[in-house]
Formats: sequence, structure tokens, C-alpha cells
Amino acid sequence: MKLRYTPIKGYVHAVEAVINYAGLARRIRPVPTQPFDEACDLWKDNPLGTVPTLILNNGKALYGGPVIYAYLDSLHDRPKLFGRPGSAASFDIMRQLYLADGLFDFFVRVGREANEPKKTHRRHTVTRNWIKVVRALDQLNRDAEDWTGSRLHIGQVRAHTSISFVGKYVQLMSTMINGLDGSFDWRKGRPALRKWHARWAEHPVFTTNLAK
Ligand SMILES: N[C@@H](CCC(=O)N[C@@H](CS)C(=O)NCC(=O)O)C(=O)O
Repeated sequence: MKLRYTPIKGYVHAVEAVINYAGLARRIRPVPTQPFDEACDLWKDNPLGTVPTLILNNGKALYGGPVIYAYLDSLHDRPKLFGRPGSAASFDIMRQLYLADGLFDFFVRVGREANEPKKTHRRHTVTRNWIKVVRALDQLNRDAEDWTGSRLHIGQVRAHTSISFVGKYVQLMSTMINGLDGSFDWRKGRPALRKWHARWAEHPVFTTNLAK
């Protein structure tokens, strides 16, 4: 299989974590892809032109991170990251996946302002998107109160990778974007999430890199 991804450190992390968990690294060839490059032919595999996109061995493509995670989760015999299909728990796991994936997407939307000349930054757009990041973190902190001792699931995998990405880039982004506070620390006021994130930070699922 080929995985088309953006070679920004941390960006492809959730797919990597699922690949690590599932033990599938040998079956996947990472293909660096720049979706914002005019000449990029990603649209031939995925009309939406988004990464990640996974090209299966039969040539068919899967796109949308959560779709790819679900497919990869079907390929291993370990406890399933998506839980038991159809169970109440599985829907709550998917809700957390959607939340953590959305957190990441809204953070990226804030970051996209950096592509515009600084004086035309739309403060209202930055504020509106940023508040969603903050509220998603608050909800994940409430969810994390139940995560201690629970088996790793896809909501947690996406939460861990999204939060790490925010922590890694918020300060840098604030230097490029009007109205973004670079002193923001997602750990402050979110003790359950902080403790849980630290507990998994050095786990090979999250530290083994597929994409160079
Ligand atoms: N959460 C979504 C995000 C997909 C997404 O928007 N990826 C961005 C990463 S830069 C992209 O490819 N954008 C290309 C574009 O907006 O044209 C997923 O996991 O599929």
C-alpha cells in the first residue's frame, strides 16, 4: 500500500500511530505529497486533494483520516481501536475521534491565516476557529477522566497526536498570526488530559516514525 502524506513533522502522526499499533509498517510505502503545490497530482487518487490518502494494492484509494484508520484497524488481530462494531462504546469512541480530528482541523485552519499577508489576517476568523480548539481540548479533558486504565482506542490516538501537534506549533504559529496567543499551554487547567498525555508520550505507538 502507498500512503500519501504531507512531510510536516507531526502531521501524519495519527496514521503512523495506527500503523504502529497494527504492526503494518512493512506493508506501507510512505509517499511525501504537497497538496498545496499546483502541480500536485493527488486529485487523481482523491478528488478532494487531501492527505492522508491511502492507495491500496488493487489501486483503489481511501481518503479521510478516520476512514483510513478504520481500514487499517481491520487488518490486525489486536484489540480493535474502534471497539466492538455497533456497540454503544464504539460510538462514543467515534465521537471522540471526530472531536480530536476536528480539533486538529480547526488548528490547521487558524494556521492557514499565516499564508495571507499579516495585515489582512481576519481576526474574527482566527478567534472563531481558535475557540473551537480550546473547547475541544476542554471536552477531551473531561473524556480523559475515564481514560486511565482503559484500553487504547482511536479517539485517544487522535487526541494524543492532535494535542502534540498543537503543543509543538502554537508558539511558532503565534509569531505569524495576528491574534493568536503564543503563551497558550493546553496543559493548564486540564489535569486529566495532561497526565494521560504524559503517560503515553514515550510509547512506541507514538514515537516510531514511518514517514521520514
Ligand atoms: N482531518 C482530515 C483532514 C484532511 C485535510 O484537510 N488535509 C489537509 C492537510 S494540509 C489537506 O490535504 N489540505 C489540502 C487542501 O486543502 O487543498 C483528514 O484526516 O482527512
